[in-house]
Amino acid sequence: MKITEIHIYSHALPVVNGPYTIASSKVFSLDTTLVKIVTDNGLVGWGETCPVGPTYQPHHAEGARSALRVVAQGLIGANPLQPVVLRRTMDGLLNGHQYAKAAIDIAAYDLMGKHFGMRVADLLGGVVTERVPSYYASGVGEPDDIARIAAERAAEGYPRMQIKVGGRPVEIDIAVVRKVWERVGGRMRLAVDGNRSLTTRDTLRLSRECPDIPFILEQPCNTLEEIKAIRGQLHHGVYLDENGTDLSTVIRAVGEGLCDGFGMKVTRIGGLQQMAAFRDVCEARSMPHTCDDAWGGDIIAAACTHIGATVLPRLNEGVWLAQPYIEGHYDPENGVTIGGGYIELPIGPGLGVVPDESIFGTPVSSY
Ligand code: 0XW
Ligand code: MG
Repeated sequence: MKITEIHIYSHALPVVNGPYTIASSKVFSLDTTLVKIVTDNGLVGWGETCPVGPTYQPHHAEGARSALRVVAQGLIGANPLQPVVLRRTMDGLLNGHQYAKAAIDIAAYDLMGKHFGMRVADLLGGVVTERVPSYYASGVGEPDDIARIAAERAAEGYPRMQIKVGGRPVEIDIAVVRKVWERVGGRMRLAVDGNRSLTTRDTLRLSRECPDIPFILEQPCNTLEEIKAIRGQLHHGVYLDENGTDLSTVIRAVGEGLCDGFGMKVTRIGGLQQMAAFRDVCEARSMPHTCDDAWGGDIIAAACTHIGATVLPRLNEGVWLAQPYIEGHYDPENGVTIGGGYIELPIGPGLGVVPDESIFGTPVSSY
């Protein structure tokens, strides 16, 4: 099987009841990039990558499309059934930019599934659960508002919630965490995500003033070095998110005992093939982790859910989807949704999502 065409699309995803606020930014609408790969036997595969604005990670929408333009021509004639070879081919054409190359990798897995009549989750090792746990991420907000949202999500059945903090006096963040705990107690597992914004001083204070509340601290500080400096003084486990830039850094973090788990993004690590390797490294060291992405519609939601369905339950911290913040679906029949805090694994073949491509308009580039 050979790749004969690659089309790149840009599509706007306005934030429902926006903005979505994280420590570094407020986002009102996200610019997602879709990739369609066509093969010589007429199959079509879809991939997607959608940074949550230009400051969350060193990724941005135009950067994704530029990087895809650099590699696309060189992939015409390549075999999409060989994801490792495909990754090496892309690395031979462009250094880095894993978040862009991930869209090609996801489309290749979609094609592979369609070719073999299999679900992507089965290609990635096998389905552990058809009902994949999700978690809800609040924006940065006031104590009463976030506690009310937490109570609503607990009542819906969410097994976990991520409370966003940072970008303001830490006293408010501490009040938010305490209010959420008062309202939901042990009904949901809690993560407190600083998105790189807290100083080591404020991270220590947050942990020391809430020693009785069992949350994990997600990416509190900007660098691994800052986290390493305070790790031994914290009352809470630490998960890395933004600092988990690639498999090599993950291996270092696990090997040096710098964290207790990860919030991982499928596109940041380079796609589903690298995400499966990450899952296996985590399993070897009993590291819990999520399977998320920064944002995006049904294609990335399906990709995250398929890899999430293969994770051992005791290590599965859930699959976060932007779906609650997005109006409508690319695939009106098989769109990926969260119900009662869990996601039904799409049936397949491939990702199991067939977008109505008229939504995306004319491709911005075609090869
Ligand atoms: C909650 N997320 C998975 C989605 C947002 O883009 C940020 C991210 C995170 O955990 O940092
Ligand atoms: Mg995070």
